[in-house]
Amino acid sequence: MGAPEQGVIGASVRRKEDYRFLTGSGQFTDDVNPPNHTHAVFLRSPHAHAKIRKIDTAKAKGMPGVVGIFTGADLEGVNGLPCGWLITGTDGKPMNEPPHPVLAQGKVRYVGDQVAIVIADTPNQAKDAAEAIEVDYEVLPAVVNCVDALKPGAPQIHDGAPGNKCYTWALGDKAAVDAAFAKAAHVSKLDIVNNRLIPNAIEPRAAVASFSRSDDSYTLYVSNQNPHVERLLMTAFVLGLPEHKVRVIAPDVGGGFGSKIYLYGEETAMVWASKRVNRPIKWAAERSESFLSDAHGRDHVTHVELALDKDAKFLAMRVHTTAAMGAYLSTFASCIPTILYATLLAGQYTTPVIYAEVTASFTNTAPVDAYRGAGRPEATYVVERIVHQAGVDLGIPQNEIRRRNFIRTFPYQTPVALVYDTGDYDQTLDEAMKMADVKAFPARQAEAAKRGKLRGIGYAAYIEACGIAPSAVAGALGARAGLFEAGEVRVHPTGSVTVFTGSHSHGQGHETTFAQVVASKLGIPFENVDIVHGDTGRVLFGMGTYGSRSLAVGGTAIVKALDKIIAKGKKIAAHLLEAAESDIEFKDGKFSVAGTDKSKTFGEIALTAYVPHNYPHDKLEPGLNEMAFYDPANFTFPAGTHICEVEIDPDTGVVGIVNFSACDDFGNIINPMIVEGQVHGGLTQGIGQALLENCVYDKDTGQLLTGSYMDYAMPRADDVPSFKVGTKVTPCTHNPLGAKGCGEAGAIGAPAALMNAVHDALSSAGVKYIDMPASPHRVWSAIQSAKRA
Ligand code: MCN
Repeated sequence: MGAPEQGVIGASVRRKEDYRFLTGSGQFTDDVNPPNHTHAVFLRSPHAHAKIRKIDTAKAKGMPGVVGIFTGADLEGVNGLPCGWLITGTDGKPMNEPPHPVLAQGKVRYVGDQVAIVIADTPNQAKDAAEAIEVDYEVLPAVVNCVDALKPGAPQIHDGAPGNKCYTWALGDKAAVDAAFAKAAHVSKLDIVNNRLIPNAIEPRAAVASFSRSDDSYTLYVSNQNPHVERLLMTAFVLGLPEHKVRVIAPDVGGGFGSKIYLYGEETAMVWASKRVNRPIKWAAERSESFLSDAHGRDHVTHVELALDKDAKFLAMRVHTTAAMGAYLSTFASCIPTILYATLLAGQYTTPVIYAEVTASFTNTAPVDAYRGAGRPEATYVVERIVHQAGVDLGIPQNEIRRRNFIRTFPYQTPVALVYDTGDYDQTLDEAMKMADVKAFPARQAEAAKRGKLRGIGYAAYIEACGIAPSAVAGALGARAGLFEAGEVRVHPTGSVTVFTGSHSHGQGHETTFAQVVASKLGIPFENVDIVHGDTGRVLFGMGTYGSRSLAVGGTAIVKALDKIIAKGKKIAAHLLEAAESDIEFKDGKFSVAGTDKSKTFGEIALTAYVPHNYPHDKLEPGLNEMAFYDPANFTFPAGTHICEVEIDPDTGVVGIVNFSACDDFGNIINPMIVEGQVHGGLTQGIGQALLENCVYDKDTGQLLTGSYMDYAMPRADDVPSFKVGTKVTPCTHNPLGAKGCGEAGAIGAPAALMNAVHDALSSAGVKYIDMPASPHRVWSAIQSAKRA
């Protein structure tokens, strides 16, 4: 089979959107400049935990250019920000959901908490005025570690969350797990920390809010991944505004990685204030502000135990995790360490029983929520680190211990709620091993040893659940919103097409891949299809982009709308071709009468649809515009094996990645080039977590110590190798595209593969355990302590 034709499914079409990005003509939120707009600056708390005794804004209000200053007291009566997922604890009670005020009320709970919004003619005037606000704080003791926060005597952060506990939640059959452990031939154990990360999208959060007196409406431009959800939460739950009076536009967005899913206080305060000052308000976070106030990711402390029989078959797994929620419950915070984590603990394995218990605690830190992978990197890290450890404990090769336990029959019901529809874990493992040239590893290791270097190889056979949905399952698990997607296909009279999708592209290339889907299905040129997204004023509805759901859920909604277009086209064609509707076939852009050479092109049918007197319009509405909502039957389950090879210099502790091979199964692929780019990006983020990135708060003062790029190390090009990536395909069984998600896989597999490689390399130096990130200092210190021991 030759390469697919340009513009259709399977072709590596260059991204449509890149022309505007490469030529600087993208329209990001900060490029929006309504006439007469003002600038907002947020006064933020310098303390991790303090009572606000008094705020004096009098002097600041008199400063040059100041248009308005508002504090939590002005927003009295406005609701707090909602949490979108209700977790019910093991005690049968709903999680503790203390108020999350738009601007601090009575207390501040982390360094960076918003205390006031200052609006002025220029950003510098707003900054000067913010500095002139006098806040009288009574500083309180703070707690920043999620385990410490639960200890007796820890500072109490919210009245509504005794002992700082949000919930203790469990999944699985505890008694069956205990019984399986009792008869195990071997038990492997690990204590694991999953380090806190700061997202760092290239474009910081930004918003422009305006109010229009003429029709009592608001427009909000915001750097966001799901504008309809943003609008719904802001209007219905917080500000009490009629939804149809608020238009939310998320224009070009320079990356989100999860951090722009949420409804934040900043843009909510701006929409509220835009009516009070009756001028548009603009805010763009500075980088240091983003470090403090964007929702962070991960931050788990876990104890895991794996029970095995004498043949190294997994009998049971027991997991206890403490997860940080930060100072307030962010939009989806509660479901990340539960629904998106514990349900993935079966991994690719037949472990018959699993019990996971998760306690979520409040801390005096920025809120924690979904960050690329969200729960699934944490689960993969737990599973793949303990499997690695079991292989080491029992002296079984890493590929072998995995193979002995792979799931091979599908659909497969795991003991932690999910039903995997399809997969072939042997083939991704085989291929990854070939790509990594595992056979020759011992020779490479021996050669490195001659040079005084420690070489190691590590595996991660990950699985993830993405395409987040279906609504019924999510609803039963506590979701307070549906997880479907909407798509609308507008066929213009000339046969060109505009598609309106509820998904939001902020780097993933939907304008290209979705156009490929439409062009393929309708048999029309790729250039004739435009994709519109990110505007509640143009797109009917949408749940947005996260959880690698856009192709599987958003793409399928478009396919469903296309099916309706084709069905209507057949009716029109039947009339024009004087044939029965059931005899009309649609293929390669043509409607034809089966078994004849009579046909009409897609363009002819489109034009006819808009000239109703040419067909029996008493039976058919004019026009060719269809929409569909699609609620999938299941998650999709991308899976694969990542193999990492490292070389460590024991004198400096520097870990170098000499080889990284990833073989993934994303089902059918629309655009291989875009998918490869997604994998590269994800792997780099996963490697960032494992080697470099670490968010650290001072444990006494709660100050963010890693508040800039001087202290928070992002991965750079020379930190990552030239990746070897490959794919194998088992099509998803329940969406018409047969596609699974690919946007997070790299970040899910990479940390475990890399850290397993680091542990393999360090084993010869006597090091048993090291946490992420495997920084030179940590690695060197671990080698020194092992020497001393
Ligand atoms: N695709 C494909 N074939 C497949 C699967 C996907 O061609 N079998 C294509 C899709 O059509 C889409 C892209 O690959 O163009 C990613 O698709 P998908 O896996 O559906 O993921 P989403 O589009 O829903 O993107 C979300 C995902 C997540 S959850 C995070 S976090 C993330 C990521 O995407 N954030 C990103 N990738 C990112 N990339 C950039 N540049 N910036 C971010 O913020």
